[in-house]
Amino acid sequence: MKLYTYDHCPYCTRARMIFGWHNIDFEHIILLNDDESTPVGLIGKKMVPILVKADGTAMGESLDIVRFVDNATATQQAGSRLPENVRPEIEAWLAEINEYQNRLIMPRCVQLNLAEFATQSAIAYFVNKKTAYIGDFSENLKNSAQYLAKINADLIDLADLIHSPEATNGVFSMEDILLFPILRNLSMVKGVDWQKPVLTYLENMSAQTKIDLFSDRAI
Ligand SMILES: N[C@@H](CCC(=O)N[C@@H](CS)C(=O)NCC(=O)O)C(=O)O
Repeated sequence: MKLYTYDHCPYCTRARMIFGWHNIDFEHIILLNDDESTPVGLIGKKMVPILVKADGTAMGESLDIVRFVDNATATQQAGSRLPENVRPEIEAWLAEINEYQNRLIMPRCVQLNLAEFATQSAIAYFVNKKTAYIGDFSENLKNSAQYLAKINADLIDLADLIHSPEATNGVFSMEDILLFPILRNLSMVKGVDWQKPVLTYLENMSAQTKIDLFSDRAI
């Protein structure tokens, strides 16, 4: 199977997690951010992640991909199906973070030499498109302290919701699929005050799903 992604895309990280968790080999293709024709040709719109299955058919939508790959594996390994339950507290935490996290992430991800930003035109495409969404990138970078204060306070709340370093609610589940990609992206940000339980969880989940963090390149 082939998975088309951008490295910074949290929805793509969801899809990568299920492959890594189940130890399934896949061909990982990171598209340039301004490549419109490949995704449009596969699923009719410019969006990733995209899974191209063994039969050659293409599928979009991260959670559909997660469930498809999980089910394909679960038929071979009884009882391995991903629990779907997500605590309302986790949903509420993610909704809160969603209000501002892109203001920290978007202006940084273009500076990390990620494969989707390997050309100037790919960077320009992203900056142009996302400036319409979060406002001026350098203005957001200048205001980092304000968003860092928010994330640092929110991480204190999250620490109480992490029940195990192995998985937020003790068993690998949809909660991890939703939470880890957001925390992974926050590892791009210098000055995050990671609470111990959150950091241990983040590093553990990175190892379990075989997805690297950005901590060594944080800005
Ligand atoms: N509902 C979709 C959302 C995927 C999504 O928003 N992907 C973004 C990247 S993070 C995308 O491809 N956006 C098009 C663009 O940025 O041009 C899913 O869960 O897969």
